[in-house]
Amino acid sequence: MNNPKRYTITAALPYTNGPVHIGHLAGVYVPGDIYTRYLRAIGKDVIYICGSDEHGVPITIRAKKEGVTPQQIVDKYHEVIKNSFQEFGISFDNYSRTSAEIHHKTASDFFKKLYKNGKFIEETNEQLYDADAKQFLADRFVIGTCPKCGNEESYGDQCENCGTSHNATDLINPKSAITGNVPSLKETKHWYLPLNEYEKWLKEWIVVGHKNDWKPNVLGQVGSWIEDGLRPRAVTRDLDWGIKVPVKDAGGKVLYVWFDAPIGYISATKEWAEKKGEDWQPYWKDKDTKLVHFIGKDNIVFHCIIFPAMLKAEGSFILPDNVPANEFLNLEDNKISTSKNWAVWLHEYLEDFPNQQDVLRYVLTANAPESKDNNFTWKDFQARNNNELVAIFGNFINRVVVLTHKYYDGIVPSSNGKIDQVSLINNFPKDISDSIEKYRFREALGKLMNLARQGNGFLQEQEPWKKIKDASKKEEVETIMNQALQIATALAVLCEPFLPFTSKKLKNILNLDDSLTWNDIATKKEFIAPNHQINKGELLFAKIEDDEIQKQLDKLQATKTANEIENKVMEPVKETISFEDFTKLDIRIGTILSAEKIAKTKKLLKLQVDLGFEIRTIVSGIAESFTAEEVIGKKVSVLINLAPRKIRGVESNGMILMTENTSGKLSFVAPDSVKNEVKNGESVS
Ligand code: B3M
Ligand code: ZN
Repeated sequence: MNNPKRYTITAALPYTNGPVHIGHLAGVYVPGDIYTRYLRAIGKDVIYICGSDEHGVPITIRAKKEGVTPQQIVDKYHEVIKNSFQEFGISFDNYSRTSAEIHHKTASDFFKKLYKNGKFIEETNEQLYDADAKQFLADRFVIGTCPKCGNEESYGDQCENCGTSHNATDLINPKSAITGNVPSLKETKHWYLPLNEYEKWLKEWIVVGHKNDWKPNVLGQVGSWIEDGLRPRAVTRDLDWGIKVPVKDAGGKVLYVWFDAPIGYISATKEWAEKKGEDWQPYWKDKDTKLVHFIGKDNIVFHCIIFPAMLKAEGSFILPDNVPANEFLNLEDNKISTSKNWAVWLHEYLEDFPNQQDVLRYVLTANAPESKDNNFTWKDFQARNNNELVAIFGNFINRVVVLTHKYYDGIVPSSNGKIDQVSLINNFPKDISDSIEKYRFREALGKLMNLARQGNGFLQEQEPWKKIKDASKKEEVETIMNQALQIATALAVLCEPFLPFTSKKLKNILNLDDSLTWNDIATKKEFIAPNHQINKGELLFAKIEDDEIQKQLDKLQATKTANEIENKVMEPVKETISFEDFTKLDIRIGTILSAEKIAKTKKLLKLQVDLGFEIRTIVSGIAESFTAEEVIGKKVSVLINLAPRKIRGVESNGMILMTENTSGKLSFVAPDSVKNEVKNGESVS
């Protein structure tokens, strides 16, 4: 859409079932924020809307896990998430929540209108049911094999592997996520949105109409679903957490979370308008408004098929102009996972890297999963900070500020007009805009960094620190520094959408207010005037040391170990034996008298064990858990009637009983009482 009157920008409403992590930021909230800040910078009428998605099965599951009510869960995480966004400078005009009254009313009214206008099919049929849990198994309450891609852990409403959305009854080998039971079937009534009736229209609108301006990953997914054929989708659920279905005979049913959540964008706009004394309607109903949804790829079907079909059925709303969905960000080569705690949580990041929001914003944008899944590594994070932000951007600003203070007491010198950097700078706003308007934020950020590179190159080439020594070059040095200050000023303005905290700091250093605009940088011949006094510098970026990175890697390693322990498959129970079999084992208490490592082996210790009635030589594979010195004097349990065996040339006459934990660490099997009260040679049975 060319020259819209206003913009409504939405970012996916995060499920309020846990804090937010770098994947959320990279995929949705930072790109949405860059886009919105840029639009504000060029003077557009724009609102950036988001809020907590507080319904749906993910909330109920989390509540069960933490042993609290769903309300407690959403209250807790709403605050956590909202704070994280605020701290990272995600500049929503409104961050609402779907438990808000205005949302319940808006979503109910929406449903009622569709219901009244006969847009739903009402159908009673068999649904998956868990008799033990006394509950229908919708959405994430049921797990099974995806009929499309074969992923064995698909949810009832969507497969996270291939993104396909389906009905729970489509799953192969479904299992209840609550009890693990194989579900039975039970009849229940629901309301369906007949997506098949919108198929032709969706195809025209997206596949044909947007084939040149929507991202290929989005067009690809949408195209393939439409090719597969759309079917009616239930928009109600047999659950007790959600918005009650607002029709008479709806029993205890609630709206499907994916029916109510996108309406949350509208409710949040209404809430914003009420607070501001504005009219919300043009932002959703005027054809000259450009609506853009920022989402992750797992949300494509809902924003490109189901929500548009709902809007179309309702009839009075505009449709999205674009849905620039991102792919996923992995962390150190593994999929980010809330349940496995495999993530960099935003609130934890800030504890370890206080005031370094922009570093993360920078790295996540430079490495954004715009066209394919991407990987976040701490090493890359460190390298981009040290080699790009510190060495290029920070270094340039630092040189300009230090030299201006050194040569001119911080007063901007004048230019004799013989050196011109400004004409070059004038091209940057348009160039960066072009990328941003195509939702290519990585590219846009790269262009911004080129301006800092240009600044560094300019100083390097001109070497004012050499010329200053030559009195005849006084005017030339003034001009060089004047032009360098023009670049620094342009950077302060143009970096704002990407690095808002840095922009603020830099404006502070340069003693600038907010009056200089994006457009000024494209058109003016001077951005900072001679005789203007700048402030003392502070470092924009600090080097990140190896130990800070190691700390993060250790943290992830600890998570990995904890997960392995949790997931360790216990050995299966061995075959049953008779009592007689058991009594054949002769286990006695003994004390290790001496121990020595067997040469050229990693694991073996040769032990002398006092069994009360004799001293035995036993070879034991415990040297990876204990040193020889450590075990001397230890009370142990010994299987003494095991047939002798030669191990590395030493005859072993028995076996020391050990336990082994999940990470392979051994301990002696010897009850506490053994230490004092049981004598060597006494039996264990
Ligand atoms: N709550 C899904 C998610 O967090 C979701 C988005 C709703 S947007 C209307 O993946
Ligand atoms: Zn699948």
